[in-house]
Amino acid sequence: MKTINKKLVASLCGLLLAGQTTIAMAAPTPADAKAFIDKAEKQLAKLSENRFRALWVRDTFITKDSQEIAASAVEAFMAATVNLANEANAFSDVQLDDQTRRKLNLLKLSLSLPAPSDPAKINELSKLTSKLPGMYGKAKYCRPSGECLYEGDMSEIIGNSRNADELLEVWKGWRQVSPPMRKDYARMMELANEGAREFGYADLGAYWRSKYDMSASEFSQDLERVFGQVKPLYEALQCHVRAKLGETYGTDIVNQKEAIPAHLTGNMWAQDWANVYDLVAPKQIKASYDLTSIIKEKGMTEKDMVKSAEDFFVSLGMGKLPESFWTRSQFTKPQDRDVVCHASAEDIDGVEDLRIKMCIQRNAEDFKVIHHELGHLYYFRAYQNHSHLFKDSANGGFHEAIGDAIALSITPKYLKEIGLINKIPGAEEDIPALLRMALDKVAFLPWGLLVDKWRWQVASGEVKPENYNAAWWKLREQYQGIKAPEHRGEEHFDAGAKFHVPGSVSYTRYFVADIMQFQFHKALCDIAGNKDALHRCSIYGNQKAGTKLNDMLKMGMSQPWPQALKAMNGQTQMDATAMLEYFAPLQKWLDKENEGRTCGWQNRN
Ligand code: X8Z
Ligand code: ZN
Repeated sequence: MKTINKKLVASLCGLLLAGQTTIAMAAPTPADAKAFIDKAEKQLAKLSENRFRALWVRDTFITKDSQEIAASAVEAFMAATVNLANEANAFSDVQLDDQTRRKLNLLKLSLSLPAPSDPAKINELSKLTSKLPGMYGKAKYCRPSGECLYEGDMSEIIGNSRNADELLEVWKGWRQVSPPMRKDYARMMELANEGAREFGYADLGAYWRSKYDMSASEFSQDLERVFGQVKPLYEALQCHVRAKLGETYGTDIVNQKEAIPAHLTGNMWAQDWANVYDLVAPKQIKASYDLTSIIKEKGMTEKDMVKSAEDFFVSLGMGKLPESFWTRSQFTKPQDRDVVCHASAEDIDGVEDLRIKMCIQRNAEDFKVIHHELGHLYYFRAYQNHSHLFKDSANGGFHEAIGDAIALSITPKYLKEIGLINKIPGAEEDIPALLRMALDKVAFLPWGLLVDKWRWQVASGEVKPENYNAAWWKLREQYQGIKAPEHRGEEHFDAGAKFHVPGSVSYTRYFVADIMQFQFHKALCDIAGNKDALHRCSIYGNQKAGTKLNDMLKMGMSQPWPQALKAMNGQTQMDATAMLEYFAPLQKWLDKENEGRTCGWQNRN
């Protein structure tokens, strides 16, 4: 006999019992556990669909009403998940098959923000999770001239302007979005921390790190190990870019011993530096094509860009997207209302209602983002036959890596095959192409780590609200060698000016994806019989590679992620060797360029 909570018994057995006293009754059996999880999954699938529909309306039509409706739908889903996760504790000591045990664990880990069980707090947390992204989505900055700019307009200026004063104006202007979020953000983190502790985790950070089929501390160590593999490559790139930016803007602005000022890197968050390619490119070699110009010259519309990405997946044998995708997605920014422009992919009903939400700009960057988003859609579709809790990627990084791995196959050979260029450039253009790619993928690495490092510090209490900004810039300097262009005191909340922070989207997934997409690319290229250098390989049209990929996607979250990786390439670890192989010729070139330069940076903090 075992004593269990009376409220739980009522819900397990469908009986109506009042009160909270404990009674004695028979211990639950494995069959009870299966019945419980089956019922829970059905309930959550329904609530999840409601939530996704409400969030879709909020994101594509931000009003007070849509925010409130979304908050209610999130609240219902959160409340049910928290209750079910607590009820699942009744099966802690029951001998269960692996799949049922895994589902019970995943039930607990399935929230992005775990709520405390107090209904008033669930209500408060769900309101905050709807309000903050709404504030982000609506944000605009009005210049002294009266002209008002949204995130997309400002990103264009940061990407294309070479006027340091204008860059600083816009960089600071965008960051007006976040100080009003600070108090709400602190409260949101406080509530989610309480929820994580109720679930038995040390804090929200430990909860997030526990989603990777190993302990939170093992995962932290794994991240450090992999970051150690790529650090020399990053530092070489940072050194070269700093030297070149110094030539453009002067070494007064770009001090050659310090971190690079964030507003000069061509990206609002200095998270990738592809937009300053022209400033850092080798002078001797002229690239024979530029994808942004081709998109414009060929008159490719936003939809044409999406079609082209779909064609890639179709060439792998993965089928066309459903008709409803084309009518229900948001491809461009509507002129008449506020929307969230940050790109996303949605699996509304867990079956075939697949959509993307973007404000596509006709350039090479968004061409890649479209492939990224379609990667999510093909993942959703591949695992649609699983039950609710297994309808996810092997780990968060897998979801983010698939479309990117496909986009690594957008090589000159591929562009010629689909008629976008006439001639495949010779080997002399490898370095320019690799440099362009490194400004995207290598520059991203420390940023991909530090966003969550900051949140983990906030969650553990190491960083208090009154030190948010100081801690943020300390990490940015330490990991990225990027610094604020001027002193940023605690009247600012610069972490909040990045979508995923008010949006509560964990970020380590993108670091994992940045590394693993090269593992996937290499594995698929091997299957496709590629004999070329890794950076020249395209798997376009190779159904054997497509089948292998889809077989892994089909596993969803039903197995620990090392098993999914093993199914593709026999490995069971995150590993940067493939990424280093891809960039090996560039590493050599950078080392030569950096001869005579003093690399590294002095941290001011
Ligand atoms: O947020 C995204 C995707 C949507 S899942 C566009 N990414 C991160 C970002 O924009 O910060 C992709 C790369 C990193
Ligand atoms: Zn994504």
